[in-house]
Amino acid sequence: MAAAGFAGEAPTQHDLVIIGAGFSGLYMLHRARDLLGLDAVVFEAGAGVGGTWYWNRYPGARCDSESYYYSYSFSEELEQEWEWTSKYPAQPEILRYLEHVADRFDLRRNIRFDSRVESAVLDEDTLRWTVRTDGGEEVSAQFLVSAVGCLSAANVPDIPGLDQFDGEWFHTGRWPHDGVDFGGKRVGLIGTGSTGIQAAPVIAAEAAHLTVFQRTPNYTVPARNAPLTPERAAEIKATYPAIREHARNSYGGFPFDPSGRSALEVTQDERRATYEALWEEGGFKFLFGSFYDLLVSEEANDTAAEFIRGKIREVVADPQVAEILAPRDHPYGSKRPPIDTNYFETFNRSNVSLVDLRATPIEEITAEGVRTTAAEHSLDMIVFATGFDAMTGALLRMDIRGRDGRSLREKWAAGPRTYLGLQVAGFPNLFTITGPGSPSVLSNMPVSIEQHVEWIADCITHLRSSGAAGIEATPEAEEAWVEHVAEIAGLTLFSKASSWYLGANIPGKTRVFMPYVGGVATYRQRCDEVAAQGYEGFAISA
Ligand code: NA7
Repeated sequence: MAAAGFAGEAPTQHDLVIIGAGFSGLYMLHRARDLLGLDAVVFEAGAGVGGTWYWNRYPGARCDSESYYYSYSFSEELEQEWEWTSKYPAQPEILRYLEHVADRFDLRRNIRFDSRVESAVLDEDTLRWTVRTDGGEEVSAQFLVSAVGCLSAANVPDIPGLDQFDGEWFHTGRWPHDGVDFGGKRVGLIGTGSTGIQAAPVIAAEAAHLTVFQRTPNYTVPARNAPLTPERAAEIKATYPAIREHARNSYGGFPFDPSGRSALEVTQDERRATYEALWEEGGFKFLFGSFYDLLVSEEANDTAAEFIRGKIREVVADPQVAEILAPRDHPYGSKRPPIDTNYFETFNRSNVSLVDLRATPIEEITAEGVRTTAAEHSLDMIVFATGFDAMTGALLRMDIRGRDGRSLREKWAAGPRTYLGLQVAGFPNLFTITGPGSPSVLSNMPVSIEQHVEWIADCITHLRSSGAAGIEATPEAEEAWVEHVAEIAGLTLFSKASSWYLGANIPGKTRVFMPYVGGVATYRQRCDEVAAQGYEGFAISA
């Protein structure tokens, strides 16, 4: 690969620039370079591959999807040779897997590490993009693919006084590579989303004291992680084609079937038995495999929510603590449902305390710790498990400029607008892998990523074979898709929670429900139809 141009030099010319070397960027590179024969370059802000699994090294970090389906399906050799050790892989294991993929397919030679893309500007005459990094490199490419991930712009809340804190503080999404020693420390953990729920039990086991600062109580179901036995691993490998097919044609990208039953059509005893069995089995099946109407009927949802609250009361010894932990202000599943290992049990430890920020909000961070309206909590360390500027944050922190010099930030000021989550009108030849308006975070990500990468690769092949210079979503198709995404989201309970799906976790962010709730099977079908009809809804430039 030719060296990239630097400021003052002519930009190096490529067919394709990919931003990010996580699950999406690695596969996009492989597909574009090795199957399409394109000259592709990847810019990656980190010093290594892995994306989410490179940055999120916090204690307890683990995938909530099972290893055998949270993995690539594009290479039969890869899926046969790789050995997962447990049902839910821990972060180091997934990172090793992605490093193996990078080596196996010789991907690193096209990746520029420690290179954060700062801007991408369209040349309207040629429909090429000029991409510039923080190191001053400048390249030009016909196609630009964003593989920046949905949850990569870390959100550290703007709490007054953080700069005065005498101790150390960390965000889980930017965890130090050499780890953090909690031994003998008084640790404060802010945030009880999926991350805080994974981290709390692990930190509690190491620290002198853990104080969990909870703003919104969360529903969580046991993961029931376990080693993957050789028998189970062999069974998976023998049936991989069917497993992959099942996942691709499912609602959420998981290879299990949704229930055909309503929570309201069975007797109370049957319902309880179903929830008990799935609670014992663990994982997302509790939501997706119990009853089909948990995300559409509040009455149905209440039955699951009340079951979980009952479990919290059973597990947590102190009834007052159990009451604070019991979620009531949003339906189960309307925020991303966590799964856990001993989360509620952690509150029975003598070195763990819980602070209810709804009753006593944080006023400031002092030199000593966190001061709420009720007390000052002395701390040596603060861990922010406060999530991400989801789905749009990583895209919008780059200055992306399309037609008429208009920036994506201006275009999306009132919320993201895309056609199929793949393209944005006014930004020809820019593709967004798992962009807003696609199933993305509501699905098993590798399934959605592979579908997008393959669709984009096919589209580029089509353009090149017909000698076209570019492709662009039409404003009409974009408008219709935005409306459709909003309309079907409105049929569900997702709007009943202040979640990051809506941008509600970031002060000032416009509230728009961003992912597509129609499911991966329906979505894939739509994308395939659009391509089959000559890229309906897109304008192709000669
Ligand atoms: P989430 O799911 O966004 O959770 C963040 C947590 O931090 C959540 O409990 C928030 O409370 C809390 N939070 C955010 N800002 C504040 C402030 N200012 N004060 C107190 N508490 C705050 O992020 P995660 O990292 O857990 O998970 C992200 C995704 O990664 C996850 O869904 C998986 O897909 C993997 P809130 O609920 O907003 O009241």
